[in-house]
Amino acid sequence: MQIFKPELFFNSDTGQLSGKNIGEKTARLGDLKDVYVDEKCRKSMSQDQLVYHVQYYFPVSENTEGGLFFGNTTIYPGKVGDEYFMTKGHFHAKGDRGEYYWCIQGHGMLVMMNRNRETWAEEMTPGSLHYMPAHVAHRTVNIGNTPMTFGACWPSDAGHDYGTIATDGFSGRLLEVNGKPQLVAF
Ligand code: M6P
Ligand code: ZN
Repeated sequence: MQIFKPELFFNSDTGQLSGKNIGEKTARLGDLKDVYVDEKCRKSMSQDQLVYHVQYYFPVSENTEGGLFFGNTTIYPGKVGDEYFMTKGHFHAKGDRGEYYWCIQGHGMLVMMNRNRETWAEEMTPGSLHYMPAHVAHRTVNIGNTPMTFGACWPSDAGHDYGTIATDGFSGRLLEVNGKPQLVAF
């Protein structure tokens, strides 16, 4: 029998992960071709502009059944035209897998869309907890003036289906209309 010291830390104020085997990925405007409705505007902006940053911990390899992945995402404040900075969004490759998000800092929206293309959104504020059922695409949006960070936990065999969103998009997008965030039908 042995007692171990933790090797993995989660900062509950900032959501940042530290320890061994933490992965990182970033999405800059240059990586987000055709994600925003105003592609011409995206192209005219600095392609180096950081839009979001993800930290993740994969204790088992991807596609392993029965494991759980853990991560955080920070979306920086900004807009492409009238559309707030947001993640690409995805269904799960194994569509019957769900996920949890929880907001750590900032002000955001979680946009969800089912297979019938019905779209809705939930406001994200520090402490808000969001369950995404199976077969529901999810995208997060920063509607505030400061970085928005949320945590995520999802099954290790869920995978990401970005193709469906790349082809069909979400049927609702969060745009600033008269100075306020609004879910606009597309
Ligand atoms: C959350 C999780 C990750 C996802 C990330 C960014 O942390 O859902 O699986 O990769 O958000 O979202 P996306 O992959 O849609 O850009
Ligand atoms: Zn997901």
